[in-house]
Amino acid sequence: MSSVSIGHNVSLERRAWNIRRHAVLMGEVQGQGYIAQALDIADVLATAYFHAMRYRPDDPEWEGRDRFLLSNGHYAIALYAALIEAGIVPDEELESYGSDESRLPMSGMASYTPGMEMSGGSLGLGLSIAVGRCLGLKRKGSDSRVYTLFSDGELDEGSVWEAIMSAAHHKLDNLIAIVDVNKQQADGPSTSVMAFEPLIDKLEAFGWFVQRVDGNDLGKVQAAFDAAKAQYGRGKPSMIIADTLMGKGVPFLEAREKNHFIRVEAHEWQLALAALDEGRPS
Ligand SMILES: Cc1ncc(C[n+]2csc(CCOP(=O)(O)OP(=O)(O)O)c2C)c(N)n1
Ligand SMILES: [Mg+2]
Repeated sequence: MSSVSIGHNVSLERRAWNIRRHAVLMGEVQGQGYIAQALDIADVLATAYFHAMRYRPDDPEWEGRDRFLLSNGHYAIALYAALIEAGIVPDEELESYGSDESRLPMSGMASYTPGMEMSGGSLGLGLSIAVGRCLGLKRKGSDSRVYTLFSDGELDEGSVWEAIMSAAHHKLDNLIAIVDVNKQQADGPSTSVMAFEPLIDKLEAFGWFVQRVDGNDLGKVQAAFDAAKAQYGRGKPSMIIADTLMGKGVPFLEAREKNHFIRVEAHEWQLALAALDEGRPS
């Protein structure tokens, strides 16, 4: 049903494209879902899994791994697509997405899925859990890093700002957080629900190393991950603010005004796949 690229010579562009394709195929299984988010965050996930992170696909609980904590559990479809592409979840399981007994439930559950480090769903918790993981790893003398992805809607949660404060207080330079600023949330445009800008100024004032990039520009995302990793030993947590476009890669989804949870007609899945196929990198 899908194609996982085997080998080390696969470009990051192709990894991101594969992640988008796996996600659309999973969406087709259910006829609906958080597909537009998977399309917007595919470049960040490709960079995390195929450029930045240390892990062993055949041993997802390897102690020396970097951790990836998905705070926004509704983005699980995006992370499954990355885990499939990374060879941590077998390709065939894609067809079970969201069904009873599947290891790929619609919201991320740590006990169900290899490579899923936390259970999400209740928003605003991932960054706090990441702070705890970072402290624990440092105490153990581990040099593993903790990556955590959260969404711009989660900036509305007080718990996120407590974690932002405590990560800086504890000088957690093993923490790399990524916030997906896709400018939408369930209740409408993100900044009309809660005015969280200017984000760079706020986060710098809280003591973080902050970068803001076009989250759909792979070169810029890669450079941001490299600079964040280089902060290790410098005493500051890193935040990558990724400005993304919901539905990226599928023009009729990019053009939709409301993309939080989409239902797509049966024939439209084929249109979405055809649109992706047109932009297929080598
Ligand atoms: C604590 C909490 N409050 C509310 C919700 C309901 N909820 C699910 S997704 C969502 C939108 C969150 O914003 P964001 O992730 O930016 O939306 P997206 O970009 O995916 O459209 C909300 C409010 C929840 N899951 N948890
Ligand atoms: Mg959002």
